[in-house]
Amino acid sequence: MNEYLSKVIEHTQQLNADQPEYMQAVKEVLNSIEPVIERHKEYEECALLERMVEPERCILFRVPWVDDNGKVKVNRGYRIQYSSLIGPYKGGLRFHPSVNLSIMKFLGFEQIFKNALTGLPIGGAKGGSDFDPKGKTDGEIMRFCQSFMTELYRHIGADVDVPAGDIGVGAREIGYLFGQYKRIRDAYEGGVLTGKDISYGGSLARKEATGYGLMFFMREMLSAHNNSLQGKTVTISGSGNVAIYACEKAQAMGAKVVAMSDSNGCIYDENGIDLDCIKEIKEVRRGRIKEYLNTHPEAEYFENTGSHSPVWNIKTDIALPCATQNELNLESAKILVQNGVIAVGEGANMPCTQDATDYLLEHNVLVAPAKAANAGGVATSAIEMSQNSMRFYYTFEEVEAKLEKIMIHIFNECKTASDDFGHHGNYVIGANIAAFQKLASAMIAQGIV
Ligand code: NDP
Ligand code: 2IT
Repeated sequence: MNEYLSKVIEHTQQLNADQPEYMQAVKEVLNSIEPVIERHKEYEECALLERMVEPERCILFRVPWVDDNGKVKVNRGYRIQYSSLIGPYKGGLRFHPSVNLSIMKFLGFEQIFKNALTGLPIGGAKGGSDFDPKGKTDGEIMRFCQSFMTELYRHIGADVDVPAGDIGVGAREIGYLFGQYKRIRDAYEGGVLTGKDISYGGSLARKEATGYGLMFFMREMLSAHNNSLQGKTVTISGSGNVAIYACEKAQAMGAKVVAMSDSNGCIYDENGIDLDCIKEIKEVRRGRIKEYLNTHPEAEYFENTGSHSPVWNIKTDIALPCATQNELNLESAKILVQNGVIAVGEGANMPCTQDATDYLLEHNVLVAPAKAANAGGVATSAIEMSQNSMRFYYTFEEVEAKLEKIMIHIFNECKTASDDFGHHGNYVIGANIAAFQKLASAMIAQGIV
């Protein structure tokens, strides 16, 4: 391997030995950009890679709140302001008990590449808390969000850092966060958060954007290989924001979605998933996916057991991991390949382990990498920001048309980069190289900062 690259990987590993997800994300990118580094000896002189693997700022804070029984609780809050190279820090907030510095930094790192691919002026960030929203009342969620924002507000702003949702953070949480921000600032700064409800400055189609965007990318990728979604069987992990709207668009494109999951298990409905039922369970009642069987007794339920998610045991043409990182491992990849999978689309961030991705690519499975394939959410967040700046709204159709155009552009960028560097059909490498080239030239232009 290129000497400069291996030196940076080794040094970054020493510095972050306790951060496995972060190192996984860094190595995945650095290992795929070798041909670019070979062409640009000047990168080493300005320590370009060393700067790229160090976030501009990591903010860590205490979040005290009071539960419904009057008991005081304390959680940890994070905001990783990773890069402001091409725009204000931009990226979601995740509320999940697994949240830690490694996960926040990996998500922040991924976000700078993803945001660069959109072609829009947004930097990269991520934040969140180890707070577990499951089983909490609306009042508890509101008090937690208010406490979280009481610290976060001093670090964000429409031209500084613009958070949005991620796992455990949707329109309800964004509403409470926005209300508290507005109260502290005593000014209406609509563009400080995205994913807002339509009633006070949100964008139509933001809710649908990540899932729809994923399917636009899948359509482009399949079509480049003379294939399509029409008549294909699809399995989806997760049943949250990304999974639900990926399912909706996949169905609209003529595919049959037969499985979805949550952290407890997965349902299999060979007649095709009844998405209205999933929406009622997940978006309205905030229930468990198993409840699908109450109204669909013909469906089957498989509980999560070992280290491998049962949703990947189901025979499918197209698999869409839309839940969380490292949810599709080598064991899953082997079963999918054995069952004849033709494409995997990453709706979640880093859902495939490195050995799973390698195995899929070696077996000629098309892989739509997260950085590119799930960028529709943040791209539509940027469209929400521009509507807020203009004090104007686009229609649903206008936003969706812009999203579709952006996803086609992203696919073409990935394809061009993979072709240019001799990796025809490998969009994982294509996405990394296309994003890296854009970031690297902006870094050179802005000097040593
Ligand atoms: P939601 O909170 O709406 O849904 C998350 C889904 O994933 C739920 O079904 C949840 O199940 C499941 N899940 C979460 N953690 C785990 C876990 N450790 N093991 C198994 N299942 C799990 O989140 P989103 O749909 O917004 O996010 C899903 C993924 O997509 C994440 O990786 C996120 O980073 C990524 N993403 C999100 C974007 C967005 O705009 N929202 C944009 C781009 C990427 P349960 O309810 O049981 O916890
Ligand atoms: O991972 C992601 O891209 C998101 N959670 C969306 C971020 C955003 O700012 O809309």
